[in-house]
Amino acid sequence: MKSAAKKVRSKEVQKPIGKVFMSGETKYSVCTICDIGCQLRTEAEDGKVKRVIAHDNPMLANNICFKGVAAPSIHNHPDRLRKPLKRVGERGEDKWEEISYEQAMTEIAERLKKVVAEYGPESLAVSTSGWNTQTTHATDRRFMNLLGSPNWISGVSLCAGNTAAVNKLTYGWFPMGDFGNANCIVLFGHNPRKHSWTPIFNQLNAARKRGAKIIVLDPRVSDQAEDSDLHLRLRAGTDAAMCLGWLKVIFDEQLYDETFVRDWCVGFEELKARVDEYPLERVEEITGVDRELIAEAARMYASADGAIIPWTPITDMQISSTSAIRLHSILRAVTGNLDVVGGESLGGFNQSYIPESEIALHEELPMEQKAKQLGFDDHPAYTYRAAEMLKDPTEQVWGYPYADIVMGCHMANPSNVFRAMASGDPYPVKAFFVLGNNALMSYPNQHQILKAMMNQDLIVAHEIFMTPTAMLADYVLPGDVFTERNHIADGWSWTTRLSLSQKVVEPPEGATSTFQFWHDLAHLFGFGNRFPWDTLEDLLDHRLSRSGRTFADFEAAGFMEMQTPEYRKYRKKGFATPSGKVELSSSVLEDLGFDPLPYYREGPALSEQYPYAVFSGVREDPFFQTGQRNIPELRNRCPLPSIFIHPEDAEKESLCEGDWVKIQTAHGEVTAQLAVQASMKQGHLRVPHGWWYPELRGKVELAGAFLSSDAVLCSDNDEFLDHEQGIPHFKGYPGRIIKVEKPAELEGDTPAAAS
Ligand SMILES: Nc1nc2c(c(=O)[nH]1)N[C@H]1C(S)=C(S)[C@@H](COP(=O)(O)OP(=O)(O)OC[C@H]3O[C@@H](n4cnc5c(=O)[nH]c(N)nc54)[C@H](O)[C@@H]3O)O[C@H]1N2
Ligand SMILES: Nc1nc2c(c(=O)[nH]1)N[C@H]1C(S)=C(S)[C@@H](COP(=O)(O)OP(=O)(O)OC[C@H]3O[C@@H](n4cnc5c(=O)[nH]c(N)nc54)[C@H](O)[C@@H]3O)O[C@H]1N2
Ligand code: SF4
Ligand SMILES: [Mo]
Repeated sequence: MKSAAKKVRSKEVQKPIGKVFMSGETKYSVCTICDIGCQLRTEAEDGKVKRVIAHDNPMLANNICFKGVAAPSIHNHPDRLRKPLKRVGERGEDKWEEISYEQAMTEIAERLKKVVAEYGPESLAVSTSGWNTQTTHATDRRFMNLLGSPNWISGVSLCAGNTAAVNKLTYGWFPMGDFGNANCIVLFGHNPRKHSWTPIFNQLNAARKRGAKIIVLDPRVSDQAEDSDLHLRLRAGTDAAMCLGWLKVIFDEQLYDETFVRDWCVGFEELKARVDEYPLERVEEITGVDRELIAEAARMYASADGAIIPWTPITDMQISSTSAIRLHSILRAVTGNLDVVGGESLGGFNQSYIPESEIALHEELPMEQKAKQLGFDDHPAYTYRAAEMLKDPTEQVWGYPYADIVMGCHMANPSNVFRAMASGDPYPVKAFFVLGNNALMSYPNQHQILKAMMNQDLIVAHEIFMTPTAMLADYVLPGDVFTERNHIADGWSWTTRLSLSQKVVEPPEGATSTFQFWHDLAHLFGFGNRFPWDTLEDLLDHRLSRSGRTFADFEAAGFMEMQTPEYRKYRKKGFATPSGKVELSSSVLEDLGFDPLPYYREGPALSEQYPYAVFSGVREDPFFQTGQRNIPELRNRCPLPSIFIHPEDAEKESLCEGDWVKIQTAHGEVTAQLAVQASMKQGHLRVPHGWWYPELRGKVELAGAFLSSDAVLCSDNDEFLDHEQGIPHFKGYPGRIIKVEKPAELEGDTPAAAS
């Protein structure tokens, strides 16, 4: 039976049927299990999602991984939350009573009003990621802006969000690489695979096939490195120094685009003087990469006819994050790769779809409240403070003053928020709403986050499963999932692509969308007139209104649309920066009191006690971040977490493959099984992200959220934070490794074994 079903599936995948909708209950949906958002086909039977299969358009047919295929198992899972829950035990005790949605909303509104009356609107903080709930980002910010709270944070603060914010400092938008035409692609750590960011993996493979050169910078021999033209095995956390080395070669050998630099950049001479401080001998010493190889890579990149440095999550989690991201921007600009075919295009907002930025109503939050945003004073580059400085040029060039790209710009600093929640410094934050985000484990310093959550008057979680974060809530509201709601995905305002996502089944009776949650709360707060849309479809109609269409029109017309790219748009209106030019030396950073030029800053030093550079954030193929450990067919592929080490280091520590080990830092410790891999770089340890154990619910506190989570290891003290944005250093912090017994808690069956 099984293999027959498999055959049918692969046949359908390979047979394109054009852009016609299939009959019956097959629809197009945008998968939100991970943040890349593949458009897939979903089929339902008897009111349940039955299958999720690849797209029928040949261009998109391979964009599916085994997490997407597992969507029916996730969406129909017996443990899915189906009724609103109210805490009855102590906070975190995981004891609940089922209540009606109406009761939950009435009580939440009453309790939030009390908190706001006592501590002010800024005492509400919200944490979300947005892509899985699809609607939360715009609507939660709208509610908060109307209420008066600037304290919104998100998991994208450790991902593309902070990269977007920094890109704007240099040229006013966050560009997207033209994979289809680039002749050289540079991957700073980024390692897409068949089951990790599948569409990007497919685009990389297509580029390779065309003969594009691939340069990989990674301490490990990653999948992408194995197949690369050049592999630079730099020491973790030294990306900024590497980029300064590349610029040294590019400037010394005049490999830059002199005309573009002359006409469209400011600060070249100052930058050149800074770059001269990084001769290749110094860069070799910092990065551990041979200077000849550094020079060869720089030449290959700069002399390619169309080259891209796609966004990478590696430089958005380092102590030199702002500089490293700025350096990527600068490399793109000086080599003439900005807004050209085969380079990096500055898309702007989709003109026919009202962007989330506008729905959010940032202009309605008074400056006085914006200035209270946590992080505004000490790590301002990511906050409203920098956004206000870019407001006028952004409006002039892109038509709206706040470019909230990848849901990530102008947000509070998470570490500042958790500190305020835990200690009331600089003011109390006493209500915490967390939507589609396992916040406890998704920022640095998990101990501090727990303390912060324990000190709240009100916590609301909007979730599909009972996560460790949800266990700490007062109210847990069950969420709908992507097969249960209509949506138009807008490429996070990063691209102009609009993708149809159709509802294929009804959500469980007690489940709601995050749109409904904010809509209903706004009505209970007396600003319902500012949420005039009764349904999600009404909101989508509003967002399409500029092109005179409705959601139904969009649905009838096809599955996807994109604006025709326009290149060198800056010739008309300049760049959306204060100078109107590409700011190699950043006026915003200077006005904020920081070094306007990029620099390299060394991370916390290794020592005899903590001799290894630990980098965290391994994403195992079967899971997205902290999710899916309860899905047998996925858990079966990776039953337990692993810590990775080089064979010589393992030998030095007298450790063997499969040993149980602890990694300890000055800040905490985690346990996992050892995986000895020759692909690892010596002197480094690699720890996974996101492990908790759903099967331990009711047996171990918070279902083992402190056993193996990388967030326990990484500090958010100032010496671990990037100056400008307050980004934690997840790439190369000091740690040691010791052998331990297998934790007794983990002796039982995993969901996979039990199924
Ligand atoms: N299956 C699956 N796929 C996913 C996800 C998932 O959870 N599961 N998550 C998605 C998300 S949100 C993201 S952000 C991406 C992340 O995915 P990737 O971009 O692939 O990033 P990582 O897997 O974190 O690490 C990639 C590489 O960075 C290298 N590296 C570590 N430290 C450094 C450093 O300091 N400098 C450099 N240059 N390289 C370094 C590591 O050796 C590793 O090979 O994956 C996405 N895809
Ligand atoms: N310590 C540490 N923190 C990190 C990272 C790291 O490597 N280490 N990585 C960072 C990165 S790159 C990213 S992208 C972010 C990711 O951060 P997130 O995208 O927030 O991922 P998770 O924290 O796993 O939380 C997602 C939660 O949403 C729930 N969910 C899924 N679908 C729905 C839905 O439709 N509705 C609702 N209401 N809930 C839903 C899932 O059950 C899950 O608990 O985390 C960042 N944080
Ligand atoms: S890569 Fe997989 S999980 Fe991510 S959106 Fe595509 S199908 Fe879904
Ligand atoms: Mo991410």
